[in-house]
Amino acid sequence: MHPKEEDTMTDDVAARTRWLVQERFGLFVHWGIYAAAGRHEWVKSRERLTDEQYQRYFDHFDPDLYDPAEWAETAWAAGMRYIVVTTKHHDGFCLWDSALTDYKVTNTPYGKDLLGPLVSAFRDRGFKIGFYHSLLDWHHPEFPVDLYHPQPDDADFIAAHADRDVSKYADYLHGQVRELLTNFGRIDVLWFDFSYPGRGFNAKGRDEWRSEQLLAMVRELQPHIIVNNRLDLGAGDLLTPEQVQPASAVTTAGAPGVPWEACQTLNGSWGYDRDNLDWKSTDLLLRMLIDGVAKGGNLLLNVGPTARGEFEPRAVERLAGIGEWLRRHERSIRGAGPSGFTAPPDCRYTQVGNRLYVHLFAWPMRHLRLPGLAGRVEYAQLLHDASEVRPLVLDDAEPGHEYLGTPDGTLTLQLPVQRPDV
Ligand code: FUL
Repeated sequence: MHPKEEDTMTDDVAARTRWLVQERFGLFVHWGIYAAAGRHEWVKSRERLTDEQYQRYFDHFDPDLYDPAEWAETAWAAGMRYIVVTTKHHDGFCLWDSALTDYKVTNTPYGKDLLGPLVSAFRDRGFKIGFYHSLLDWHHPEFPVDLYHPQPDDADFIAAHADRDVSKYADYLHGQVRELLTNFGRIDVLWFDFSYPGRGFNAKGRDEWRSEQLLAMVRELQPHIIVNNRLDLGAGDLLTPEQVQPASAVTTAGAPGVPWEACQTLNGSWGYDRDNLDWKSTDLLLRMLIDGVAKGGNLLLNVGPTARGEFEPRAVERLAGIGEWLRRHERSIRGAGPSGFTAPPDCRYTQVGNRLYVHLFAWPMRHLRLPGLAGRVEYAQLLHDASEVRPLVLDDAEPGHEYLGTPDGTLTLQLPVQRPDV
């Protein structure tokens, strides 16, 4: 992190988020009965499905191949060190045996809790544990019918539900968050999602979630926990740019210094989306990870498991590719942050102490020109095989002054003609 940025962050936020900033790379899991539809986690709202129509996914949800230890192994090998899992998404379906609702996994054909085994398996493997929890609930009888609701323009439905009392929903929300932070041991991240104009907490003074009270309860139950910014009580402990790489740390939300984490999908959808062909390449995903660290941020990369409980091969293949790259390049990511030097086009700099890592998004023709680095470098090597990268030496350079560069301050390094196969 830039020392300059750290100044604007409170000590509490810095202390709570230290491990997260160090680890840099986490797994997001979006899982629920929408996986049985296999066409995006918003399917209920997008397709205007009624509760009765959506019920078929509940009635057929039976992830018989679910093996959280295998998920943990796959994610660990990919280099991920924390997980954020959906406890409840907007459809209201709960992955744990909540005492406050019947709309939960233990009442599906599967009949067992999903969340507890996941928490144990990931914790045992060494992960920090995060819970995503939706503030929206399209199933709860007191949640207001609004623009995102599956029945936003059904006049009869709206009339029949006009007297919904959001404060009763808030009681339910608080009760469920209490369960989540009481029944599963130490939880490291709480990832709320989301408030929006007219719903939740907003500038008009409406406070439907009773957000401050909710946050106070969270802090009382798990004082060390990182809470993201989607309660709309300012930046929180963590900014969460979604499916976008910020242009710089400062552009994340006008809250310089507050840690940020870009959440990204593998294919544009968070939930399992069978027919989606819009998959990002391993190379692109790696560039997102590097780009984030170079700007001081984390990457929370999502997998949407199938309704049988597996990561599909397209996801596994990409995670394995990232892990293979990280095996050799981890030290340029883990514990790394931005550099005070400005990288040339198509490059990203990450830095740890006085080691500068130059990531090349395009392989230059033989000569890599690094403005401002003349005389600032002692030794350069390729990270993947530790072979020396020799500077281009001026004819009149004295022996031992190889890295002096040119008078305009540019250091030129001589790369292999071909990009090494990493
Ligand atoms: C959004 C949600 O609406 C998406 O479904 C997803 O959970 C994403 C991470 O946050 O706001």
